[in-house]
Amino acid sequence: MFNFFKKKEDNKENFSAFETLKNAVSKTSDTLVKSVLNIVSSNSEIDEFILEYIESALIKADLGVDLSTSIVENIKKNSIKPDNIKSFLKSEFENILNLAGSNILKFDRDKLNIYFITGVNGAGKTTLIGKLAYRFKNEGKKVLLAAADTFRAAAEEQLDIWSKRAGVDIVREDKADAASVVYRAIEKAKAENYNVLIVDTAGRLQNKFNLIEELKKIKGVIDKKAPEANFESVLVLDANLGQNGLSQAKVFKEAVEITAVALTKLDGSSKGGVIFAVAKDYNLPVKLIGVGEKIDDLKDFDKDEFIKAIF
Ligand SMILES: Nc1nc2c(ncn2[C@@H]2O[C@H](COP(=O)(O)OP(=O)(O)OP(=O)(O)O)[C@@H](O)[C@H]2O)c(=O)[nH]1
Ligand SMILES: [Mg+2]
Repeated sequence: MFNFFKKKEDNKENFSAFETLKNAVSKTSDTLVKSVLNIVSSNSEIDEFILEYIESALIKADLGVDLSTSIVENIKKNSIKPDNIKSFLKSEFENILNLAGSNILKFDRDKLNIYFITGVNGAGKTTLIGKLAYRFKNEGKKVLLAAADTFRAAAEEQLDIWSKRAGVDIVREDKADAASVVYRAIEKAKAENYNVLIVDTAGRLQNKFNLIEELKKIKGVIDKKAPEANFESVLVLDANLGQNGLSQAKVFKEAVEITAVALTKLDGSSKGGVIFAVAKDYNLPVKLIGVGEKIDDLKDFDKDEFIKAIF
C-alpha cells in the first residue's frame, strides 16, 4: 500500500519536473521544431523551396550552419515525406546528442570530487555553484567552495552569500592569488574529509591571455595537489548567446581541458538548439542546465527528456 502511494507521489514529482523543463524550453521548441513542422505540414511534399526554408529555420535556431546543412541533406537523401518529418528530425537530434558521450555529472562517493567551474563573465558560474552546492548538501554530502575569482571586488562576497544560502563552507582569502586560494581549499578539503569541492573562477581578467594563464595555473594546482580526486571541468555557457557562446567554448577548451558543459538561462531562451552544436562541433556533453535564478533551478541534462520536451 505504502509503495502504491509512494509511486503516485514519484509520478507527480516527475510530471511537474517535466513541466518545468517543457516551460523552460518552450521558446527553443518554437524556433527549432515548430517552425519546421508548421511549414512542412502545410505542404504536400518537401521540395527545394521547403528544404531551403528548413535550413534557414535551423540556422536561425542556433544549430549552426554545418549541422543545419547536414540535416537538410539527410532529409533529401532519404526522401523524407512530410508525414515523417517529425520522427526523422527527432532521430537526427537523438543521434547528435549521442555523439558527445555520457551526460551524467561524475561523482565518486569514495573520493574527493572537484568541480572546476569556468566561463566568461556573466555566464552564470557563481549562481550555478550555489545551486550545485545546495543540491549536494541536500544529498548529505560535505561541501566546500573555493572563492578563486579574486579579480572582481564583489565576487568573493557573492559566493559567500551563496554558501550561506546553501549551508556549505567556503575558503576565501582577501587579496590572495587565485591559485593559492585553491591550494588552501584542497588542503582543507582533504584534511577534513569533504566529499565535494567546487571552485569558482573569474570570467574576466585584464585580458584574455591573463585569464587563460590563471585558469591553467589553478588547473595545475589541482593536478598536483589532488591527482587522485574525481575531477570534472565544467564550462558554463549562457544559452542566450547561442552560437556566439561557442567561440568561447573553443578558447576554454584549448586552455583547460573541459569535460562537461552547463547551459544556463535556458528558461526563456530561444537558442537552446545550441546544445546540438555543443555536442556535434565540440564533442562536449551538456550535463547541467539552469532553468531560473533560484537555488533549486538546476537540472541534470537528460537527452531523452529534452527531446521529448522540445517536441
Ligand atoms: N534566468 C536565469 N538567470 C540566471 C541563470 N543562471 C544565472 N542567472 C543570472 O545571470 C546573472 C549572472 O550570473 P552569475 O552567476 O553572477 O555569473 P558569473 O558567471 O559568476 O559572472 P562573473 O562572476 O561576472 O564572471 C545573474 O543575474 C544570475 O541571476 C539561469 O539559469 N536562469
Ligand atoms: Mg561569478
